[in-house]
Amino acid sequence: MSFISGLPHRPFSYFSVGHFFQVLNAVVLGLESPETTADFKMEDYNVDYATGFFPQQPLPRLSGEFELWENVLDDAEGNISLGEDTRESAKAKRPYGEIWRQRVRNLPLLNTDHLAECLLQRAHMVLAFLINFYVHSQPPNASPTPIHIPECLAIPIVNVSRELGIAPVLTFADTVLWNAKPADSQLPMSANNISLVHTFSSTDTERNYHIVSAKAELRGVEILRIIEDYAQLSDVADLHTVSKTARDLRRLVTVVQDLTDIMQNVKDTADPYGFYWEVRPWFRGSDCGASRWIYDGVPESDSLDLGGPSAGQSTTARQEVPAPSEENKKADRGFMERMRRYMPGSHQAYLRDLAALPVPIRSLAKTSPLLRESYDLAILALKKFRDMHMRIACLYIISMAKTTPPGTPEEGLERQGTQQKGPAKGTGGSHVSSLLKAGRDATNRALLKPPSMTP
Ligand SMILES: *[C@@H]1O[C@H](CO)[C@@H](O)[C@H](O)[C@H]1NC(C)=O
Ligand SMILES: *[C@@H]1O[C@H](CO)[C@@H](O)[C@H](O)[C@H]1NC(C)=O
Ligand SMILES: CC(=O)N[C@H]1CO[C@H](CO)[C@@H](O)[C@@H]1O
Repeated sequence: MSFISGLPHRPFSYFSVGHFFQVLNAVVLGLESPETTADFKMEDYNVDYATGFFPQQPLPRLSGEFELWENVLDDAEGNISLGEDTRESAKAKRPYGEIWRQRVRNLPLLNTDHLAECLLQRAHMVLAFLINFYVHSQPPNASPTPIHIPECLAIPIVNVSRELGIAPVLTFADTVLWNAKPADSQLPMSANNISLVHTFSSTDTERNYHIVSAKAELRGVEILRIIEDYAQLSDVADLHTVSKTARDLRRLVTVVQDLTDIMQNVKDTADPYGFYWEVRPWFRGSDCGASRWIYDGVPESDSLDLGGPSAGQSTTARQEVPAPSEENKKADRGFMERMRRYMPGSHQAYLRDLAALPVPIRSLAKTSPLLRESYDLAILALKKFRDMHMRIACLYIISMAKTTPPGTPEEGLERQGTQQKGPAKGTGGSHVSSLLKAGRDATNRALLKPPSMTP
């Protein structure tokens, strides 16, 4: 549940809300129309009973010829600076950046046709990191020109993504799910035992920020188990079943409260200022404008989803109005649906089928007084969660957009000068807040009692 990772740059890049946000929306709000589904089991969707959306085991390092990719990535970390960083310390790393990019261009084109699933995931992660290092280590151009991603990265990531059913760009899966491993490899991964394989900025801010997301994902696994139980019920309207469902909804409330706490604590370990200026720029996807990305050697390059979770987003955000309305509702739903393209195909299928479960909890709660209260408590917990999400977004993005870049006053001015050329600079914040408001309104509307009557 990467609530902030999401928060877009200009105006939206990488708004990855994490998988649980989607799950909660699908199950609690029952946003989609019901259809019949066969036996709903998470294992059929590559969702693990213990680790949820994480792979069962940390992904193994690529071997053989693919080690070339792994090695080039290892050399990037810590040695390469963000191209738009104008501090002396960053500029000192630019010459190495140039040599490194040359090395990337000279990599052989490797064929990924026979990689096993876990290696495909690892390959996606490694290639997506290489691509974003490649793009964002380049100092900004005076006049924006398309950025060419060399064939040796572009063709394999497109092929691997096709196999995995995921967009061929950096996603939440790459930065968190496929990037996590136990800190102590003798013990299983747990909330206290997580570390990351790769970061862009080598900062604690980046690391801690993703670790908070990973902790939330792990805590959320209980929700998946509750849902699975619910999906296995044969007669949801039976009295025993209804009281079990009411109890489970209260368990769900506890989990959502825990998720809210985990999220609230992110600011203790991940500094918003450092996040805004040193971490987030690395996550950006392709712009729609002149400096868009071109995947060399990929004939359909223009039709690929290269923007990252954000690309289509800016259009919706523009149509949004602050008050709850049909438009607003559609924006929220459309956003959630678009976000799914940035998930692995099996997880997209999980969410699709989950949303289509024959009896959504909401319609059941409408007709059952016993369920109604638990249902509304769940909605209120979800609303609190989203309110917190909004406050964090404000803290990490909207208020940071007004700060000056790091470095001496001269260095800061130099960076500001190049950034003003970017499209929609400074408007990202309002898009973020209107989108998040739309989400919050959706939870309010879902309440069965009007908000004034609930405690
Ligand atoms: C990258 O940096 C590490 C230390 O941060 C250093 O040990 C390593 O040799 C560097 N790699 C290259 C290729 O310069
Ligand atoms: C990419 O996929 C295409 C279509 O499946 C295949 O023909 C091609 O050999 C693959 N290329 C590489 C480098 O993996
Ligand atoms: C290195 C590290 O963080 N190890 C922790 C792994 O998780 C266990 C329990 O979950 C902790 O006791 C370890 O300290």
